[in-house]
Amino acid sequence: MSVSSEWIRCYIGLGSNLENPVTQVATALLELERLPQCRNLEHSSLYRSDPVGPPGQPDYINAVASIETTLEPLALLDALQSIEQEHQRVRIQHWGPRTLDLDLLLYGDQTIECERLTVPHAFLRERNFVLYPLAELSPELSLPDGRSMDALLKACAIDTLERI
Ligand code: A4P
Ligand code: MG
Repeated sequence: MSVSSEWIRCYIGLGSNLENPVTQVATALLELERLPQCRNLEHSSLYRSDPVGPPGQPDYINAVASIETTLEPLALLDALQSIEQEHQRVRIQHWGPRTLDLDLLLYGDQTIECERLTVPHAFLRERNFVLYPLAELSPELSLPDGRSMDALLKACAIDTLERI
């Protein structure tokens, strides 16, 4: 496992729209808390959101968590994907329904672009179900490009996103 000597604060987006999504997200938060080389988990409220992607899917439950980790980015991605697997996630359709989706939104203030990983997450800036929970958790946060939460929220309508 690839480990660094420094604790880095990371943000993780959680989403589920199958098989009792509230329980899927709540369980995933406990599993994130128990990951090796990770500490100090904090998380937003849970939110109900309209599905983005193919029509006819159930609504999603979304939340954002933050943890400090010494795992390198790809080792953290491996850990997130193994939690997804534990939730029996089957990748059938891009942006289609899923029991659990864990996206690495931010890894410290790093910008990462490689085959398996794009950080900040590619759609972070345009998705209300990511930005509003992120701003609830860390209102003072800014992105690696310097943009503040306030500026990002102003450009992203809350629409029907609902805190539950
Ligand atoms: N990958 C690259 N960068 C990242 C990153 N920052 N975090 C790669 C996580 N993974 C990253 O992801 C495909 C590949 O992306 C991974 O193997 C990884 O190497 P996936 O989760 O298998 O596929 P996906 O989820 O179908 O595609 P994608 O593009 O990740 O979709 P999103 O952005 O995760 O969107 N509507 C609502 N309301 N709420 C939701 O949570 N989620 C999605 C999925 C669609 N609609 C939604 C929601
Ligand atoms: Mg994903």
